[in-house]
Amino acid sequence: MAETLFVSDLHLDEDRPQIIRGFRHFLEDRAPEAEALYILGDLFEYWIGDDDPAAPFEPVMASLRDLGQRIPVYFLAGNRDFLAGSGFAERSGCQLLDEPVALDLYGTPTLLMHGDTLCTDDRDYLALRARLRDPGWQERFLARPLSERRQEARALRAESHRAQVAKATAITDVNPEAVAATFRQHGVDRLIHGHTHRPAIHRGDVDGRPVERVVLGDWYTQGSLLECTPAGCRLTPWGCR
Ligand SMILES: [Mn+2]
Repeated sequence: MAETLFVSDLHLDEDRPQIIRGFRHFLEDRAPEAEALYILGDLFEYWIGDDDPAAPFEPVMASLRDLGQRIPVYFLAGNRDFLAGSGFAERSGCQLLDEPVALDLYGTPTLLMHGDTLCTDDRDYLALRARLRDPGWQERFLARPLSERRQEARALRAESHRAQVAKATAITDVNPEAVAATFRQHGVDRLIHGHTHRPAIHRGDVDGRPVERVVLGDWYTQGSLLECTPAGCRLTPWGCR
């Protein structure tokens, strides 16, 4: 079927087994109808390195591998799973992409991102991001025992929750200038991203050119899909029980 599916911000966590089940159901029963699936980051609540057995996710890996035998499954990292590398790719069968990804989606030039780099008003977050993406930091982090890494990831997560609550909503949303600059720089008509957990399809214009910004939803209490066909894109919930 001429349809491409997008998901992001699943934040898979063993504490939310119903979401893991719902996602597997999606991978097995819904996704094979499409011609491709893109996962736009934050598949996991946190990913501390490919050497972590991450046993609670093995069923998800198996479902991803099966799906990958039928259609291409692409993964672009988010701010929670930027350490997912070739080991993850091998285990999941996902093809890793570096953001931003430009593609022709049924005739519409489209750009894919996780979305965190569009939140340029959140200076503290961008400073943290620069620190965590530093190859030296990553090398030192990956050299530490798994238990310490897990503890650190949980501490970072707790800190991020505290910071989110304390910040004004506008600060943690995308910056309109950064969005316009992204459209200009890449010359696309559509931008698809997640990260902010504020699902919507925003239509506007950049320099008089009509553009569309699609924001994917998270999978905290239910699933969220973006279905794109030659006729356009549609956000739709996905049940998780
Ligand atoms: Mn994110």
